[in-house]
Amino acid sequence: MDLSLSVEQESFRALARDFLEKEAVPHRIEWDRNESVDLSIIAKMAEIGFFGLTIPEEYGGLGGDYLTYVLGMEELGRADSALRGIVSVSNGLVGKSILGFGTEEQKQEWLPGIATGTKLGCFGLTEPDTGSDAGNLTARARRDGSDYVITGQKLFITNGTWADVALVFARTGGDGPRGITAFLVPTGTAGFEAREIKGKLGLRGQATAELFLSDVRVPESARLGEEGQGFKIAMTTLDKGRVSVAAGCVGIVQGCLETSVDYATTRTQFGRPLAGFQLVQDMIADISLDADASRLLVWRCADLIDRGLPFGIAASKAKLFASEAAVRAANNAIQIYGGAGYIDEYPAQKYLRDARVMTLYEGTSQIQKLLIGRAETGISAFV
Ligand code: COS
Repeated sequence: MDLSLSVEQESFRALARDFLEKEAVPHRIEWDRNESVDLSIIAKMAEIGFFGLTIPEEYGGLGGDYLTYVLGMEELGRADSALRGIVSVSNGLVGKSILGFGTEEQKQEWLPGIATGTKLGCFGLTEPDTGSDAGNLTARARRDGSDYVITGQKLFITNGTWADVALVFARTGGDGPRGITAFLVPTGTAGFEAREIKGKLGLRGQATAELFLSDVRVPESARLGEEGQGFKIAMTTLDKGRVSVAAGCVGIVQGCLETSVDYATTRTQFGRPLAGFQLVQDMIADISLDADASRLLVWRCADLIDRGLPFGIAASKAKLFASEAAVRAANNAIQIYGGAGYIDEYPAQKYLRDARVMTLYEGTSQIQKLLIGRAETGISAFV
């Protein structure tokens, strides 16, 4: 499936595919088993421009439109979702928050490093007791003269142990979403500690961490946006983050399609290729349909973003559909592979393990349904 792309978009996609086929695909099993990518891949990805997509050239990025960004995220998802996560969180969640809400000084301080991959960001919203109910988070930031002193704990934070800057959401006011403020906390600040979480089902190549903030002192200039604006910053950013996750899922589905077709047309049983059996074609047709439908939903979001139009509910639909499609497609791919699909020599099982979290993070499938339901009915089922 394809809609028309510009020459620049086509050439970035081809460049990304070629790069990842050489630099990521041959290593992904090893990275997955080691529970860490080789960190030299970050500088290599930066050279291609992954970290600078949609960050303006004046801040060291490539500029570029959102469709180019989702093409890049699709290629990363097809090659290794752990890489997609590293880029999406640093460039997408942190870089775009700074771009959208930062002062000129904050942009100058952080964006050139993020855009060129010399600095990584992490996004500290989720806590041990607040996942879906993000508006209830309990980390606190109290004023002390012209500083803020932050105390709290954050959980499941991608890039947590590698990041140079953590975008931390903490409560400066009363209960609920309106009491939350965002801070850009350099991870070397005294009282900031990150501990890596091991033993994940998927996304094993990326660092996922628990953050502990114990009286972390930052100046007022570290505050992103105004006091009480933090939840809005988080939600605005997550709307785009969901498009990024969905684009990565398109890549997973596409990868499942390619590997399934490859296997089904070369492996023979009962004297003919697997692809010659109607029940195998049934699964391949489902994966193919999932690839097209997911991609169309994602590209619609990119088009809305590029035209400056509201896209939040379109993002929820894309994220909901593409993440569930990725799980379905990977499951189908394993079924087509049979026993071989159960070992990591072939990509199908990694696709399934990586896909599984996509229906959970950046808003579960259930949260996306409630957002879509609220938009359709005007009635909130959250309260
Ligand atoms: N963009 C901009 N502002 C938004 C917004 C969005 N997408 N969503 C909500 N807001 C604003 C609202 O406009 C409202 O502002 P006012 O106080 O000025 O009216 C405020 O934020 C509170 O919004 P709302 O009442 O919708 O918040 P709720 O607590 O009812 O629910 C949900 C919000 C559940 C939808 C939200 O907490 C959510 O998305 N949870 C999932 C969190 C998540 O994705 N976690 C993963 C973290 S990253 S792995």
